[in-house]
Amino acid sequence: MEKSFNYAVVRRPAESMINGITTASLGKPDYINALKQHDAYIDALEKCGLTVKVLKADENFPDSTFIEDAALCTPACAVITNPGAVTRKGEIAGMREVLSEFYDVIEEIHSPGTLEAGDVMMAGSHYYVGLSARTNNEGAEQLIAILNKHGMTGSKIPLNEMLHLKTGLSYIENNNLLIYGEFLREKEFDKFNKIIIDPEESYSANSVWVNGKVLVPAGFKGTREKIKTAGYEVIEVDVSEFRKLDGGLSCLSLRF
Ligand code: CIR
Repeated sequence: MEKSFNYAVVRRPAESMINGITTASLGKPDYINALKQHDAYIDALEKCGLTVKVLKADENFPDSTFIEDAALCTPACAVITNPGAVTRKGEIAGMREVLSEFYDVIEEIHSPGTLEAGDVMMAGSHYYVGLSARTNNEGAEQLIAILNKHGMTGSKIPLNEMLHLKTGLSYIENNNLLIYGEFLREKEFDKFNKIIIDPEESYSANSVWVNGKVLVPAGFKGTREKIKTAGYEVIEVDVSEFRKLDGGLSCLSLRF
């Protein structure tokens, strides 16, 4: 059964984003253009029927616009994470207050566990948790215990090449999974209808299902057509300034 989302939370990009963590060699982001792209991203979420709460930029944290990493929002509870990147740890301050507007139950990941929710992919009531340079085994175990407590399940997926689990995977409901690279070798995903993303379009493996529509980064025609062929309405969103910081579409919002 298709889930539906009602809300999104986003955080405006900070001017300090030019100092964000990156492995890409695409140059520094243009802040003014990033703000315009962020406006259009919010519009796209609204077109999918979401009410969007927009948090103020936080100049102390260059990567804080990638709010997805700071919390996991499930139907039963929200979970405040403990980011593995040292410069991102403080991004969780204030998240409890923000999420308590929407949730009665708010859990937390504690040190020595680390977890960034870009490493967490929801497929129904099961959550895949990537073990990455940012999410360690202890963090993943804590999350799975929290999920179990609230009637959900989780399993761990080791990552060797990608930043986050959802860098190369997106579940777009109806058993359809966008998949790329190292994850093609992972047996756990054989049960899905795999929509394989071409290597030259790998960035678009991070696309986002929202209420029957799929947000896809602009400029990836092959992926766009594959998702349309699978029966979805596609909304293209230009996030090129965020790509310069290794950020994808999903990283820019919490959706629940
Ligand atoms: C970082 O390296 O942490 C940021 N520059 C990008 C985070 C992207 N987040 C995500 O994939 N969930």
